[in-house]
Amino acid sequence: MKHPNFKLSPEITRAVDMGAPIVALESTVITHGLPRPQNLELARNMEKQIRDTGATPATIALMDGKIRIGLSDEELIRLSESDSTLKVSHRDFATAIVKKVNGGTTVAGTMFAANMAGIKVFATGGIGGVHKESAFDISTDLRSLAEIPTIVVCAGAKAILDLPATLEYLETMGVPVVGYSTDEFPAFYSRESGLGVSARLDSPKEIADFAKAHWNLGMRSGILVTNPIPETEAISKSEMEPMIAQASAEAIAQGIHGQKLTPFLLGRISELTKGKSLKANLALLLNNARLAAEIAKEMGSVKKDWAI
Ligand code: PSU
Ligand code: MN
Repeated sequence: MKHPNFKLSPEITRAVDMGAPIVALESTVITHGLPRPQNLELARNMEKQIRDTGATPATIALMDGKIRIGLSDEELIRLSESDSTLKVSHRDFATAIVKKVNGGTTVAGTMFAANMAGIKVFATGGIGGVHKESAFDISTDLRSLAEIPTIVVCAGAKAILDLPATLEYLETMGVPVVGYSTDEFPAFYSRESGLGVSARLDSPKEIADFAKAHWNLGMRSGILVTNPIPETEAISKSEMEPMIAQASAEAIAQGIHGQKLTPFLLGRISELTKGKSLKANLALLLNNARLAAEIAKEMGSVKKDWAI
C-alpha cells in the first residue's frame, strides 16, 4: 500500500498480493480491554489460532506514527507493555499519527484500517453499542458497521450495554446480524439474551455466500456475525446481571463516561466475578478467531475495489 500513513508488515503485503485469507485483529483489547500479562498471551494465542486454521493474522495498531497492519512479536510485546496508549477510534487516528503515540484500535478503528487494506474479515470479542448509563453514549462501532463493508465476528455486544437499543440501531442502519448456529443474539459472557438475530447461518461457507450476496447487491454495510461463547466458559445471564448492575452503578457514582467507561466496566466485572468473566472473555476471543479464519478461507480472494 502506497498510503503514507499506513505500514503493512512484509507477511501481510505478501498475503494481500496473493489473495490469501487474512483475518484482521483489533488492539484495544490488548491496550485497554485486558490486564497484563493476559493481554499479550491472548494476542499471541489469537494469532496462533488463525494460523492453525489456515489464515494469516493481521493485528492492527498505531505505532510510531503509522497505522500498522500486521505486527511482529516484538511489536506485540511493545504494544502490550506500553503505558500511555491511546484508544483509537475514527477521530483519534490523526492524533496518534501527529503525536506519534502508540494506540490500540477499537472495532470501529480496526474496521476502517482493515478495509483500507482490502481485508474483509475481522475477529473481536464483543462490539461496542448503546450504553445503559447514557443513551447518548453510542459506540462508533455501530456507525462503522453501517458504513464499512467488513465481516465482524464477535460474541455479541458486550452485556454491559443496552442490548435491545443496540440491536434497534443496527436494524435502522441496515446491518445484518447473523447468528452462527443460533437464533438468539449472544450476550458476550452468556449464550442467551432473549433477543433475536436477523439471520441464522450454520457454516462458514454459508456466511461467506451471505456476505458476497449482500455486497454484490451493492450494499455497503458491514455484516455482524455473532458466535456464542463456548458452553464450557459461558456464564448465565442471571449470574451476570447483578454484577453488571453493580459495576454500572459504580460507574455512574464515580462519574466515569466516554472512552473510559467500557474498560472500567470490563475491569470491575472481572473483579466482581473473581476472574471468571476474564476467563470467559479470553475463551470467546479465541473461538471468534477460529470462526473468522474459517470464513476468510471461504471468502476466497475478494475484489479489492474497496481498498485504496
Ligand atoms: N471487546 C472486548 N474487550 C474490549 C473491547 C471489545 O472483549 O476491550 C473494545 C473494542 O475495541 C470496542 C471498544 O470497539 O471496546 C468499544 O469501546 P466504546 O464503547 O468506548 O466505543
Ligand atoms: Mn462510548
